[in-house]
Amino acid sequence: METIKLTIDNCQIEVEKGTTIYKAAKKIGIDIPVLCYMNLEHLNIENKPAGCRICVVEVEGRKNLAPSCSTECLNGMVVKTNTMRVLNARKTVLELILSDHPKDCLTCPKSGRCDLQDMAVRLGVRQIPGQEFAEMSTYKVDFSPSIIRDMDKCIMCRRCETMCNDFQTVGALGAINRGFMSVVAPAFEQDLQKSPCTYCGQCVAVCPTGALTEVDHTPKVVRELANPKKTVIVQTAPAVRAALGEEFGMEAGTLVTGKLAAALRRLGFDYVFDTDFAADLTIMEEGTELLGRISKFMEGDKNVKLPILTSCCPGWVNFFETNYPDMLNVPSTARSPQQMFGAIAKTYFANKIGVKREDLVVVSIMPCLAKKYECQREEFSVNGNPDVDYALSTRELAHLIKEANINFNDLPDEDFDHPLGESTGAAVIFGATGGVIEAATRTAYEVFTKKTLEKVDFHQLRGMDGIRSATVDFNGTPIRIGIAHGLGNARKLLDRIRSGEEQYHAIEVMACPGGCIGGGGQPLHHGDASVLTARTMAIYREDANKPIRKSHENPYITALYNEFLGHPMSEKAHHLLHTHYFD
Ligand code: HC1
Ligand code: SF4
Repeated sequence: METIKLTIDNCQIEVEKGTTIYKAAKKIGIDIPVLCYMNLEHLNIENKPAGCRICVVEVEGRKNLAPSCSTECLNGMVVKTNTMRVLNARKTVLELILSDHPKDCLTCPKSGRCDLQDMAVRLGVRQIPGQEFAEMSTYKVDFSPSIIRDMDKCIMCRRCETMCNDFQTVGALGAINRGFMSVVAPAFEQDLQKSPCTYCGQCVAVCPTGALTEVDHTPKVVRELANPKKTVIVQTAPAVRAALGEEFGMEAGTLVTGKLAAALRRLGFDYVFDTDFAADLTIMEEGTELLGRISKFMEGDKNVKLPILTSCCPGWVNFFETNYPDMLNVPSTARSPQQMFGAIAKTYFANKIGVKREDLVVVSIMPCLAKKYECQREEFSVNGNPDVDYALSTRELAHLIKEANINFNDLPDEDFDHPLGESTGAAVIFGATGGVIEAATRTAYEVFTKKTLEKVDFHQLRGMDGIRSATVDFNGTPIRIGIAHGLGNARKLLDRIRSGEEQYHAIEVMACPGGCIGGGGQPLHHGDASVLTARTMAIYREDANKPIRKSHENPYITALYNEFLGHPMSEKAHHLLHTHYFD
């Protein structure tokens, strides 16, 4: 390894050739401010357009200041990161950025979590000279079912573009225009809804300002909770419990399942349920579908479609509908747990408590922004009444809890209500990449082999690699499983299948890094991979501590089939729990 010796702020340092000044400085504890720069090492994604110039430093012998994020260290370099010239330049750059930025910080949805606002505080900006010369951009606000684009607030950091194009390979966003009018937008400046956007929310998760934010459903939910005519029930996704605590100052990976149930009850929900119940139901349906396809395949049926692809992630569903229209009969037809929950709540449960469909409101708490779009899809409604009325993100729920004076940290641990609140360990691992297929494997193994699975932990299906594969022995029958998280990784895996290069029986895809624990609606983690790892570990901890860890052993699921659905893939189950896809 070739090394480079240089001096930064009077400290001598030796770094690997190719290291940037920014990274070298970081090694010795010098935190050069950055705005457009973003390094997601765990995803192999680095955004360094060197566009904002906030990270400039002085290099002895060079006339111009150098952007530290993209300037490589050279032997003998003498770098100063905090001279008066540097401090003044940074301030001027920021003042220029602020000069054509709206000044509605008090009411901006990003207020308090805005990198630009934080930078103004950090650099001590007290006035914005030259504003009168700046041309304020006046883009209309673009509302989609999940994401709001307020392009007057775009600072051209290009982070969203990197996530959308390089990591997700969706290509919904690109830079347009010049100077004060330059922004990132879909092709031909169309609205997001008309672009190939999947609503994964990964652009929102990295946007440093209020340019990209989620559609806020909290006011509508508050209105429903205040309506005495309505019975309002809530379901909460597996990954929420592993991250919500971060919004209340808890360490990443703190499980808050009990406090979450308690908070929802105090917010006034009439019944506090768990999406995990529906995740168990998904396994019953999807697992049966998988085994059905495998049996037909083994009998020599050439028309059977393998591998089966999981279908619970709406960003992924949107992606394959747009990009793989020739493969629409390959994914499982099982609806996502969010939608299965809604369908069962508005039929079976509404009936049980004697409430009319129109008077029952179903709210979901999701780590995901695409869930907002999913619950608005037409096929998931009956005569215009949606199965799931509103989907709040983990971040929106945290706001709601704070607004309602609930001291989250001091809440007691409470249980979910029955019957739609009981779940197994298999359901909770849906929240981490590989979890859906591991849960399916636990059930499919027992149904296929008619043997009891002694070890329910399939470590070979876990991990953070973007694409993973493993073979699980179903008592002499090898079952080949593939896993991808991140849509770019899914694309690679699917292309290999389409070309016949690789063969699998089943594949799990989740659109977001790490699966739902890294969803676009989760507390912002600023690219810190250790946060994702901690959340993942929390998910597996909850699974290990559950008394029942296989979906088909959930007694409330058994009761649902006995009382209402009949059996997995029955006509009723097909009608309520399955779907079809559109190109
Ligand atoms: Fe997910 Fe799912 S795991 S998609 O990531 O299948 O959002 O958490 O709720 O529906 O259960 C999300 C999480 C979630 C569904 C389940
Ligand atoms: Fe791209 Fe996802 Fe953002 Fe849509 S939500 S623009 S797919 S990163």
